This record gives sequence, C-alpha cells and structure tokens, in this order.
Amino acid sequence: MSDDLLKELLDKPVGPEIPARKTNPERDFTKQVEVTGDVAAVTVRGPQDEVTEEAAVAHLRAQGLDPAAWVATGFRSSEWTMANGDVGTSTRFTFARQGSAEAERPNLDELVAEIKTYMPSYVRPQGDHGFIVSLGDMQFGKIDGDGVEGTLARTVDCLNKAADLLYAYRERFDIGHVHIAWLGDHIEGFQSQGGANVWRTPLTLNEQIRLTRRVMLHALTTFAPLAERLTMAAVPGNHGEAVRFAGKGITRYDDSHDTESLIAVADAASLNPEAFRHVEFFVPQTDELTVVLDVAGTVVAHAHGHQWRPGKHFDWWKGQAFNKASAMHQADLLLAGHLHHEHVDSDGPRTFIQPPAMESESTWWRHRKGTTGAPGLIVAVTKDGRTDIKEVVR
Ligand SMILES: [Mn+2]
Repeated sequence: MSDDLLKELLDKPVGPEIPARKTNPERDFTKQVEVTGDVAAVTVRGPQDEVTEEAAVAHLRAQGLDPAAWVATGFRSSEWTMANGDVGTSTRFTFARQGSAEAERPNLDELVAEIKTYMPSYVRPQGDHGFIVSLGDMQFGKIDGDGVEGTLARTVDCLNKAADLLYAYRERFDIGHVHIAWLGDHIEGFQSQGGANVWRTPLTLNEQIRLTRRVMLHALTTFAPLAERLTMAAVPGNHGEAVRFAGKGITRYDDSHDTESLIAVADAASLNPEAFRHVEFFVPQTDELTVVLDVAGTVVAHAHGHQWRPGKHFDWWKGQAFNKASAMHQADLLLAGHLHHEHVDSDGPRTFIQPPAMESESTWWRHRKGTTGAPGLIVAVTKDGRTDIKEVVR
C-alpha cells in the first residue's frame, strides 16, 4: 500500500502519447442518415462552416425524405482534426416525424445542459480557540529506518488522524482557527552534510520536493473545509538549504526548499478562491529564518532548531527577544523541529514545543546512541497565550 502511495505522490503530468495520424479522405467529409421509427439522425462531418442544420436538411432531401415532414429536435457536436490539419466539426442532428410523440418530447440535451456544478456556500466552523498541528523532519528521500515509503505513509496518516482529533477537541472547545506548522527538514537534500548522504538518499532532489509539496497540498485540502481560518507556516531547516558553497557558504537564509514547497502550494491555492480564500500561508521574510503569527490570541513563533545547541532553546529565544526589532519578544509559544524527539518545556508563561521527527529513525544516531525515533506530530489547542492542551499523534 505504501508503495502505491509513493508512486501516486511521485506521479507527474507527462505529455500524452500521440499516435501517428492515419488519413482517410473518405472519412474527412461525410454525411450519413439513419432513420429509426419516427426519429431520423443525420451526421454531418466537415469544415466548421459547412456543418449546418441546412446541410443536414439538404441531406434528408437528397435521401428522398421530405424535410417538411420532419422537425429538428436537437444536435450534438464534436470537433476533430481533418487530414489537412484543419479543425473539422462532426454534428449529429436529430429530427422527429411531424405529429409523432418524438416531435413533442422535450429536448433532453437542452435539459441536461441546465444541470450545472453547484458550490454550496456553507459556513465553515467558527470559534475563538486555535488548533495547532506541528510537524517536521520528514527528510523525504532518506533510506534510514522504514525509508521514504514509511515516512510518507506515516506523515499522511498522522495528518489524517490530526483532522479526526479536531472533531474530538471541538467537543470541548470552539475552534475556528486551524494552524499547520511545517518546522523544516521536510526533505533530506544534498547540501546539509556536504553531499556525504548521497548514497543513502535514493530519491532525486526534485522528487523529495515533490513529495513535500504534495503532502502540504494534502494537508491543505484536508483541513481547508474544517475551519473558518486556516493558516500554514513553514521555516527553513538545515536539510532544506538550496545551495551551499564548498560545504559552508550559503545563499540567503530564506533560500530553502522547505519553504519554497509551501509557496508553490500557496500559488496553487490562489487559483481556487472559492475553496481556499480563507487560507493564509507564511514563510520567513527575505534573509530571515523565523515566522511569528497570532493564533487565537497566542503569539506563535516558528524556528528550526539548528539555530541553537540542544537544550538551549530558551537561551536562544531570550537572545532573540533582546533585539527590540524582533517579534520574538512577544512570542508566547515557540514551535521547533530538528532534534527528532518530543520535547515540551516551559519558562513562566512561555511554552516550547518540539514535535518528534516524522522519519522513523536516524540510523547514524542509533549506532551512536542506541535509540531509534518515536515518530509523530504534536497537536495543541491554544487561546490567548496559553497552550495547555498538547497531544502526540503517531
Ligand atoms: Mn535539522
């Protein structure tokens, strides 16, 4: 099943196979009449301006039928390419014998054309609480543990379970805002270890990015109908860095596949305002690494943990908050990826949440320290600066 999912999400829109054209002068311009009981059908094929009801009537006459005895009841048209390459039209005109039941019958084609797609304008759930879905470190492309198939299936499954949990939490809280935090390292990439991970990364860079984009798209389509406001934020992880020079020098700090994937999804969403007008997307400003936004009165900051030494998240946060120009001094909640294990911490009213990785293990880490991962994501309910409800979803 996971193999199928991998194949499905890697699928790309390749051009259709075009069979070599067989020309048939006989077929390129024809008229045909069929009479069944009280119904006559005349098919006329040819250049567009010659395929008319008059041509069909003329053909009825040519076949020995009196046009005055027949009433036109409908037509169905299609286009085709003629031998000379021009667009031709093929139209089937139907006639009913004057005075017959067929002539009195309403035209079904016209009636069916009235059945149009209808978009209901239902009200998406409202409320003053926020529901946060935080995840990261899929590192799509890596062979470690259960590999890309396992990580992909788990990520989609955890997002679906999070959507189910939203219904459960609605029993207790009015949730009007769903926020999905993509916390970096969505792809394995080839830059972060100077290419040393190449052999253990069988997917190409674009395949890794494609999986990320389609997983984000899945989250969008899953959660969009479920709240009056949906937001998604993404921050750059070290694995998502687009370019490194000689293993060290980077381009701008915002130059990241982790965030560009979300930008692509935002572009796609903008094409369907009916479905996604209430959805907003956030990535860091130019040359920045963090996103800070309000979720139901809680100021939520996002960062990837490669910016601090393990365990030093509050020290880093304090340093950032010392900068008067930084929104970090207002943050109530910091969401971060990178260190692959669940870690919830608090300091006064401020909360730190680090969801586990979505990948099952780092094999390098297991050989070094012995432990595998305990993959999953974390959902949380927040309001007015407090994020008291947190749950790991596996
Ligand atoms: Mn990382």
